[in-house]
Amino acid sequence: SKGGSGRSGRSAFVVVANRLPVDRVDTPDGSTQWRRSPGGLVTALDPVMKANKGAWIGWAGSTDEAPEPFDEAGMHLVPVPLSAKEVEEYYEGFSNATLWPLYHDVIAPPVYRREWWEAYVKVNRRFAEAAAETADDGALVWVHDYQLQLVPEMLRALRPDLRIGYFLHIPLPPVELFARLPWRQQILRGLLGADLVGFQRPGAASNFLRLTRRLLGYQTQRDQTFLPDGRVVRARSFPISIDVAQLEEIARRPETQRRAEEIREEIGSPAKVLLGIDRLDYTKGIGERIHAFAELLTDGDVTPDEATFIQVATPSRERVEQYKLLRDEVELAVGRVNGTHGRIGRPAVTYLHSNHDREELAALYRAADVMVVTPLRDGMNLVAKEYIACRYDNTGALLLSEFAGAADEFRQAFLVNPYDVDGLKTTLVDALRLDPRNATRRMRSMRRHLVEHDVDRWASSFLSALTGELRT
Ligand code: ADQ
Repeated sequence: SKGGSGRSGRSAFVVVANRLPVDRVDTPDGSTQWRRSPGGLVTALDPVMKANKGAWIGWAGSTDEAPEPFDEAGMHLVPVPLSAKEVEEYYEGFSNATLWPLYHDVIAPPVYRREWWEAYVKVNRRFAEAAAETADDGALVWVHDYQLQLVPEMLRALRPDLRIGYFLHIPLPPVELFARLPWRQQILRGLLGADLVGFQRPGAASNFLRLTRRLLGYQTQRDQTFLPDGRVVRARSFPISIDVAQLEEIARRPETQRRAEEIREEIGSPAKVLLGIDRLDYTKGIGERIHAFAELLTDGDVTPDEATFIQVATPSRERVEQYKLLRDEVELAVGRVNGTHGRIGRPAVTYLHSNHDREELAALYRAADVMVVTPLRDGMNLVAKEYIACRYDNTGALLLSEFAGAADEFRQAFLVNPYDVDGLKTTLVDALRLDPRNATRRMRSMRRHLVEHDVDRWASSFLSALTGELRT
């Protein structure tokens, strides 16, 4: 093993991500406690964390003074401080108003500001330094996502002994779009500090290889990029997944089934329920699906007794301008449909702008006949996988955008181009009127794939591609 005690108290396995995997809970007596956040990444990495004295480096989520490193939930947690200005420039600015829209096909116009870039460099350096101080000799470090693309290179400069992996959770655009980024070479060099760069889809891995050829002039062969200093960097796809067994267990509970029935009654027992669950983000195609549903009602192709839509939207990035505009747009569209097609106590679209626990989400998935997942671009989309996990009886239909990473894996879904309104409408009707035998056939095949490809398998295949030596 590469572990050991070369640097005492240090870790053989280090995860670096924007956020720590815990949420702060302030107790009435004024003390601070930490609750493990429900995210899939923590769950997936749990075994490898425990077996290798794992550490996690990330922001604690507040601009107050950062706590000292502490141990919680079997991990060593190292909080990285961010000032209010850094949150504004590095996180809301460069990460979420420059990179996020650029990497999602410029669905919204990216904003390029030099002071945001400077903050991004400064904060990435702080994460890299924290990782360099935490990692044991020859440790394995796994860096995550678009907020930290410069960390691999910075960390390698500080600690050439480390083995470094990087995973991008969002899409990587083709050179035609990526080339607009004023700091395109710096970002690519940052990523190339890793030994292995992982993506959700094979297409993103090929975009990366092409980018290193076109923008840096490097040679590539298959999944490898050859650097001038002799290093070889591999780029491959590792589609992320969910903890299937855990969610299915929740879905199978009698109280979940009771809650699912109650939800259907509360919205007036329509024949069919359509469901959307998303972070309120302009990449998710929420407006597109509501418009398509509204047109079906207007045309009379679907009646309000036949089908009701439930749209749950999680509040997200509420201080970023585009997200404020989107919220207004979606809420206007919902108001319009309900004004026209709703009746007293019986909206056509039930819209919630709130967070819900796993149990409530599972009940919603159980209550839905048609799951509507229509992102204009999405790295993977875990909601599609969560729906499939909850349909243990092989019922229900999944309508899925071809622009979500999940579309590579689920060819048995009703695949749609969310920009095509007529196509979206026809497919919604097909999914609503799907006969049960056909539904079973499709769902069974999607479930078979999902059960074999859960989040454990994702983490272990990335880590074993990075090194065969790590204990998992
Ligand atoms: P996201 O863009 O956040 O993730 P997604 O993969 O769908 O998108 O994950 C959303 C998660 O939030 C799901 O687990 C879902 O259950 C949960 N959620 C949604 N609405 C909720 C609500 N109202 N209350 C509580 N929970 C809610 C990014 C990328 C994706 C990629 C993931 C993982 O954009 O493409 O799949 O990372 O890599």
